[in-house]
Amino acid sequence: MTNRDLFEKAKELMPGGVSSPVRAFKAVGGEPIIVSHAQGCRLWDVEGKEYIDFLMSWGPLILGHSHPRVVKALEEQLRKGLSYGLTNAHEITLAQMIVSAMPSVEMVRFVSSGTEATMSAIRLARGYTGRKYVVKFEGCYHGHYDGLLVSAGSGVATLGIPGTPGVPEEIANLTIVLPYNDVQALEETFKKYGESIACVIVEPIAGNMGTVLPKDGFLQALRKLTKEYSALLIFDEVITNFRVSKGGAQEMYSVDPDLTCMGKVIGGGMPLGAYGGKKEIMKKVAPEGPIYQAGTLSGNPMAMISGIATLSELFETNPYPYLEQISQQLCDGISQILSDKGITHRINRVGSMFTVFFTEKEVFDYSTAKTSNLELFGKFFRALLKEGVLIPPSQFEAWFLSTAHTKEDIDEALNRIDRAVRSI
Ligand code: KE4
Repeated sequence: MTNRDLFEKAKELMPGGVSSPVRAFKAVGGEPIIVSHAQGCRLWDVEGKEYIDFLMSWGPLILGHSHPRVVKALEEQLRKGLSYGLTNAHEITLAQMIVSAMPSVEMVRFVSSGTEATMSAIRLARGYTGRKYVVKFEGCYHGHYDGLLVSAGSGVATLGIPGTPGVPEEIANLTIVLPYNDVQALEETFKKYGESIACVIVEPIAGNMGTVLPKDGFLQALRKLTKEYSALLIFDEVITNFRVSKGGAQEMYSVDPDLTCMGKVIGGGMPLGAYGGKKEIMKKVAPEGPIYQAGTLSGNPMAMISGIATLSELFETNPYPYLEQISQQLCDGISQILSDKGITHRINRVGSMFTVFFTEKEVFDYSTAKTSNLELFGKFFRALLKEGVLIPPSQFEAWFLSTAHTKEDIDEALNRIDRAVRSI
């Protein structure tokens, strides 16, 4: 069976032939690949073609595919039960590990996806403050919760409009969408709506418009204004938790949010999300408090044990200096290859997450990210895929490295990228 045959079959059974839209390669063109298996930093499609993987399942696999320690932990748990629907000791262990790594997180609730984490954190913020407005930033993605699938209204500090059919405008109107890194817009919004703002939710290092870093003072301004108006600050660290450092972006920038949303790395590849924060706020969550949230598979032992094995490996080996090294090696190599061909580009990177933009502009928000030459990105993506290098099938995503990528893998990837760029 070829990729194409299987994809045709998939399209008969699942919308767009995928379980998540970006996997259909619509943004980059060409035929999506169907994965047969993966190991370490490599992945094979059903036709037996091998790729060096820089997608890494959109971030969870900081140890690479099927790390022996994670596999062993899951194999042992398999025979003890997959799900109990009651509390198990692994939840306590993983909660303790998360709390020990992120001082602003004193208590945590497990869910099964990043979307559930952000959706629940926003409900908690609204219930805790008794307020209704949510502030988010253009280009940030926090999952497919109605209240967050909202586009910027006309002009700054105006109420949002539905970002997709199916979201009523009454719901979209409860969200205000601002330009990322724009402190002035933030101040204007708080002046206008301050007393009715329940929370501000932000990717402290953005990954969903491509990698975009907070400008000096942006996160600090968020913290100051939310405190001033008694709104909650929610850091969506679904990508950055345990990715950019052990303590996440909040450790890197020394800004303590009121609530943190987590996912991806904490599950090590198993479905897992979490939200957490100060005890005084988290104690409002049912059944201790009145704000309801629940989940059949929340805290299931398989996801817990995968997260425990992953975080244990990270805590014991502290791979961040190594990840910094190989990410620098890869980005320097890519930049050299593109410059040698006279291709204008920008690379934004924090640790082992980065994005190659095809623009000469500094990329510091969604509007500057959109100056990237999307047609060239599509050609770049398809040429890399052909040479056996898999990167995210969208300009507005982050590439990810893992401890499974050796320096030799990076050199091999650069050879393939060089051949690919020559062919464009
Ligand atoms: P999930 O519901 O997809 O587990 O998490 C939603 C989410 C929340 N917050 C951030 C910062 C995220 O990046 C995500 C999900 N990320 C996307 C791509 N970056 C997942 C890929 C997809 O949607 O298929």
